[in-house]
Amino acid sequence: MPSAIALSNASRITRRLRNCDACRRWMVYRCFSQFIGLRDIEIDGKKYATDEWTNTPSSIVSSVPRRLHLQKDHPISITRQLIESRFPGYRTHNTLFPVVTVNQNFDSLGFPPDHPGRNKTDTYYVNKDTVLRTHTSAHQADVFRGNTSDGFLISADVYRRDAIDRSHYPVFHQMEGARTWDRSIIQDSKELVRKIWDDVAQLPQHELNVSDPNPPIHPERNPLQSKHHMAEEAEAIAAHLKRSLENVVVEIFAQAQKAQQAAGQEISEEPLQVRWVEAYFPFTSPSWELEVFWQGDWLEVLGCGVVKQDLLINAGVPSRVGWAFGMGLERIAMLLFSVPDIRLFWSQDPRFSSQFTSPFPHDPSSTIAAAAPSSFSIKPFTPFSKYPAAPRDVAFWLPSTSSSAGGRLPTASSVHENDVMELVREVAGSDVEDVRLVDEFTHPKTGRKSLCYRVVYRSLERTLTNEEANGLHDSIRKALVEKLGVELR
Ligand code: FA5
Ligand code: MG
Repeated sequence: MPSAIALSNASRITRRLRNCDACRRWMVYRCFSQFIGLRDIEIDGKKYATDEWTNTPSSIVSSVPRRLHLQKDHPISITRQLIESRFPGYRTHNTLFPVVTVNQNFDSLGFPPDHPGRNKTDTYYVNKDTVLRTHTSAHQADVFRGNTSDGFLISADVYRRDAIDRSHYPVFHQMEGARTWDRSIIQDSKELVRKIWDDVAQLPQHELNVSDPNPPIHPERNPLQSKHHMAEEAEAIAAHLKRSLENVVVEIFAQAQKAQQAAGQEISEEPLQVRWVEAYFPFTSPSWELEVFWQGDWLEVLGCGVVKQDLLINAGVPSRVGWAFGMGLERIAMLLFSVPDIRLFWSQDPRFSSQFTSPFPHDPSSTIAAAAPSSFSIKPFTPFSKYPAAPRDVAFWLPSTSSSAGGRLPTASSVHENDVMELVREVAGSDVEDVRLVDEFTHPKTGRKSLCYRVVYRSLERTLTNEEANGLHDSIRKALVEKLGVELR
């Protein structure tokens, strides 16, 4: 029971609030917004109004202040610094805020209105017009508009509703890079092409045999922007782009091997395998992805291409032509430090964090890519004991609706896989290692669809008891029914 003193204090405070104009306006606003169900959401000290688009859960909001790419001695930060050192003289932008407009994240990059990336199932909306950036490309147009350097790098945390496995996490880090040449300085196209090839020749040479079977330009699959570029220009830009990025992979792999050797770890006999594959992005053409063979599978580490000229025109720098890339820092850090699971980067267990020391100065506010020290070494991650996995299956019927005519129509698409992923993550956090569909079945008579997911529980920090795994699984089963309307089998 509240005491009489507390009550009288409370009423004194309320009376004082009522007498202040700003407070009164604020109270009216709170009452109104609570009445119509609106609440603010606070992200790293900034408040945003919410609406029916809001789908950013608190677990995601709480990871915003972590900024692993700027944390002293964190492997994501060391990876960033090592990659930056391969781009001497490039300007760095490492403290851009993660809340951006829909315009920055999608429109400025030419995403069509019906692009699936815009869906609530894929993107964390703060409200209708505002999202947590899904990629560092959200800042491309602004940085081009700033026009402060020929080359720039943007490193940042990015957010996506995505699958759960060893190499995917809903919060991860990307580095964006871009390099442009200015036609207003070199007006003749032939001379521009010569200058770009000269710049290619200045880049470090490597010996790696990279598979690149496709021509740089393909009329259907990977078209030239013929309205804006000569084929020779796009080819020279592509060569500069590919060599720059191959050099990053070669450096990372060389450092990783040196690290493993120094630590007395077994290094794999297999040579590094890297390949270019054709890709599509709304903001580059032609476009590619670079893949590295890792732990028995091809791992995509980056996307890139020749920047769409419309983007540069809209950003007020129509005379610039060039390339851009976006790279997953976790994916590179996993190769560099032999980290087997992406969740480890979020661990606050000192057995993880105390293993790494950056050979670079701590530089969160630096704006220029620094060179690497003349000699340095990286220490690979030494796994601490792996705790046992607890797999549990959950099978359910997807909700079915009745049509107005009374017939039953299965609505298999009413539940999106990313909704299942997020629900699991909301309940079990980073105690989930993997979620995958193991069985699918459509009832021959009713047409209803049933799915079975296997959820693998495993803590990185301790052994989960059977009771704990069962408890988590029960909560997930309940939440599937309550939030997604499925029927458990
Ligand atoms: C992009 O995000 C583009 N913005 C890249 C780009 C930039 C293209 C500039 C052209 C020009 P993509 O969605 O493929 O592309 O992601 C880029 C990289 O981020 C991937 O190659 C991968 O390394 C990493 N990545 C993507 N999703 C995840 C995830 N859930 N967890 C960890 N890393 C991820
Ligand atoms: Mg991709």
